[in-house]
Amino acid sequence: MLYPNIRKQDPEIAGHLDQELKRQRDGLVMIPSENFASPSVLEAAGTVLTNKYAEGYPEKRYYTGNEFIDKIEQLAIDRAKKLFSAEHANVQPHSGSGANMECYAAVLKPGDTILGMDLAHGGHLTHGHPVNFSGQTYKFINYGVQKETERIDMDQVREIALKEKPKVLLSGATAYPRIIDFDAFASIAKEIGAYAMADISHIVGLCLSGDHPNPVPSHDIVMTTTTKTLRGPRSAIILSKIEDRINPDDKKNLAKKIDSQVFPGMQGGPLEHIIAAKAVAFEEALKPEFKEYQNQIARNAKQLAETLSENGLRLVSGGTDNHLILIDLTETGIGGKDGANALEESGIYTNFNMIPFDTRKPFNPSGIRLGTPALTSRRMKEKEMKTIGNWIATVLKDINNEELKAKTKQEVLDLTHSFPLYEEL
Ligand code: DSN
Repeated sequence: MLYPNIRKQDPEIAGHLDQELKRQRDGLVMIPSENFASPSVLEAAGTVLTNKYAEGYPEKRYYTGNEFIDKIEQLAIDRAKKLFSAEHANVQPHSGSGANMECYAAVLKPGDTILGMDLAHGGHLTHGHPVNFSGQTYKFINYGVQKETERIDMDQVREIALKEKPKVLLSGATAYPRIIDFDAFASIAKEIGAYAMADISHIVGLCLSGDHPNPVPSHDIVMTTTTKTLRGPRSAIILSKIEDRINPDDKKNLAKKIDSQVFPGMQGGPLEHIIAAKAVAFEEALKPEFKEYQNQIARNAKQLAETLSENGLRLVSGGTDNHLILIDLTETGIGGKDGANALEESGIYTNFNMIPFDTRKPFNPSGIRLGTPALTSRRMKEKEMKTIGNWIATVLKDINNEELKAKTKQEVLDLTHSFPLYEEL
């Protein structure tokens, strides 16, 4: 029986947990930043390690009793370094936003200039949006995509970089369906004497499998969440070079600067149960099956994009090179929120999203963002993507048709029964 103790002590929470598991099992999770962590990752996250304070780093703690905690955190570090062929790994960041804050603080002072991708064109809140700490602390300059191609133009990035001379050149996105030219970013950073930093939270798995270029060899700092294509717990890590290429004479090297911004700069006690879950996820990602899984994510996204296009839906940039797709609903006359809600009523989970040069507001923008990592974890392949793409297009063209949504929901349910989720729970 699942959660026997919670069930006895707190039936209200147990009931909600049961319903959430059923929701995940019975629907199609297509939010591209969501995935299903393995049962082993879930187990590690629910261990007695949650009880332990371990401020500091392995062998350099401010508390006693860290004999086993140190072994676990060191394993997480070693596995992360091996997985990414990274010189240095900090596995303590609690989240992606916090990790970005820690990276910036390691190499910038408040008011310093940083060049990153505009959220409205697919970037992230922590890449300089004015309502976020990033935009309020640093002088962010943005690049975006070209109107014609809806792709990043590296000549334009270089032009802005040469003019603004940022101290950090930041790449990475949350709603960009195309390849990011990390080598070009690294070479521009070199040219202007800036740190090259990449946020690969979305595409991390694809970078590991070779489905997307990997910035680790060419960049000073690479951060990633561990949740998304990596299929680990809700958390993040920072990978970096050891030497500080830009300020080689500083007392602290780059690795030390990052470590001291994570702790004691921004965080106190690390979440060692989550660090154990990250270690388990890294070990899973080191297996050959992980590469095949990522290859299938990319193949599934291509097939899904093709099916949506064949059904007359316009995709931002015309398709995808990675795990996600951005549908532009402008021609259908509905908003992204209206579309995403109709899909939810049909058992299909996506999120509404701004598209580049959007004329609508963020709360009901023109786009729907969807992707294939979670469905691929359920072992769905191109055949299922065709079926699902047809369902999505049909619902989006007739969002008020209650009968259609109910019928689709039943079809979704039937399909999910052939791809069981968490049978072992
Ligand atoms: N919220 C995440 C996403 O959905 O892309 C990024 O932080």
